[in-house]
Amino acid sequence: MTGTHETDIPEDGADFVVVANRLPVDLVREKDGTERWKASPGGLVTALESILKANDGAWVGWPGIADAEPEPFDSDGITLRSVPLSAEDVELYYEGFSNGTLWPLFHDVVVPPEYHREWWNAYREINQRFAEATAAAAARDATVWVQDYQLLLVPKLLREMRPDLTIGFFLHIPFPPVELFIQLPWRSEIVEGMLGADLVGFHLPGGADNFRYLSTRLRGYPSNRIRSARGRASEIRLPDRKVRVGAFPISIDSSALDAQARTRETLARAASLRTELASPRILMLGVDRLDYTKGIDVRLRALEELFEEGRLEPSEVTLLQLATPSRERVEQYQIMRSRIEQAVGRINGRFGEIGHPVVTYIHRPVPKDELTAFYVAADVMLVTPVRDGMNLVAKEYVAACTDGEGALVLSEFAGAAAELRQSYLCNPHDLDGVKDAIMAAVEEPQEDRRKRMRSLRRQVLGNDVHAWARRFFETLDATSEH
Ligand code: GDG
Repeated sequence: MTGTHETDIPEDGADFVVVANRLPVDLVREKDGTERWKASPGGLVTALESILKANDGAWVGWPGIADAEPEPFDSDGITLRSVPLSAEDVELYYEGFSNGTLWPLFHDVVVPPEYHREWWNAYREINQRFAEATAAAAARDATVWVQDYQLLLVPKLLREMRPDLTIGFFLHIPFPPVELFIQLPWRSEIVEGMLGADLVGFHLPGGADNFRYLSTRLRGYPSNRIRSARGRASEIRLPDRKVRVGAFPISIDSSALDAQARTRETLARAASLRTELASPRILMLGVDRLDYTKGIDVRLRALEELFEEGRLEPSEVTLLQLATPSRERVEQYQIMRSRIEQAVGRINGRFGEIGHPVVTYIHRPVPKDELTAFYVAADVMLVTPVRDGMNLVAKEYVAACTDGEGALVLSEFAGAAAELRQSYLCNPHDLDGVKDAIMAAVEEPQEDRRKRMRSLRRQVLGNDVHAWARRFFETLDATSEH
């Protein structure tokens, strides 16, 4: 293993470094071979960009296309440092181990995870590469924040190279129960990798508990609950140091979205959108990466049955489903996509009219202000994942409902359900329950619906992404002092 010695600490390193699989911008290669940067959507970028801009930080990540090696550059006061990946690296480390093994395993094996030694070897090697790039970017005693499931080994690798650093790790997806996790042939290495951090954060206390239990069960490390100013936390005792574990439910830049939703342009676009959709009485909305965890199929099936049973009148309802392309080379995603597209075609064939399809399906990203107009226009938001770490879309919808109108149907299996208790909660495995939740969202008296939305808005506007980051950093600070 390559070690970095004290002498390798860079003179011009950053005091705060974020490490994530992707940079907050995408490198795009044009047909003529020229390259340009483009802002990239996605949960993590949405969550972190505002925080980084406020601090002079560096971001280490992959630029999004294979075999590109752009020089470090400055974007809005953030130094971006690329970790290059070859086409084979992308296939084995990203599409393979990250999205073919860890993603399904951590989402309760919704589809069967695949275990390949070749994928694992690439994952280990590329985590090493990320750790080296981070070590070269961080000033002495800097704080490093490692993000997500693609980089589970980085905390340990980085600590070995740079013991001076304070290292935080945050997992954006669920952390599974021990009975599932131990399927992983490389389970001990992964747990040790994460324990390289000073603080390991999850969205929910359940994930933190799973991890703590696993550390004891697999590695024999004792742990205990500790008193913390802000709710539950615990500590895992390694032979030479302690690791803090806790829940930090992520959020969004709520007031910025609230403000954007109130602008004249957004309101006008929301109104014109309804007209373009043939002015339905009820506009339903789904916004997801096209992923098998998101339960797009669940809501389509629920709608189809509601039409079939005559509980909803197709001429009065439109579902606008935005399904952003994602991981298109991974086989399970191709299977999912064709299933969903078949269902959309079938439902429109059965219940649509000329000039009025019941489902309008968009399979490409839309600009952020257009998405905000979608939220503003929608009467009912359908968020029905079978498993989801948090789900920012649910919170974005609430922040955009500035007039207090609107109804959120939300799966109990999204992390957001722990906070958004006043939404129309449903179990996505219980189709009748999903249908009832949709009907309640449509039929409940307006005053009750408004009351629910008021409570949801208090939650989302009072707990934004800035508060999330502050809580994480305060805990990390306290941990490293400790
Ligand atoms: C992971 C976890 C966790 C989507 N389409 C467009 C677009 N988006 C934006 C949404 C939202 C984000 O992407 C999606 O965030 P989610 O949280 O819903 O889901 P994941 O991508 O799966 O994120 C998740 C999250 O990490 C954060 O920790 O909540 O559980 O799976 O912000 O608005 N944005 C634009 N155009 C689109 O077409 N501009």
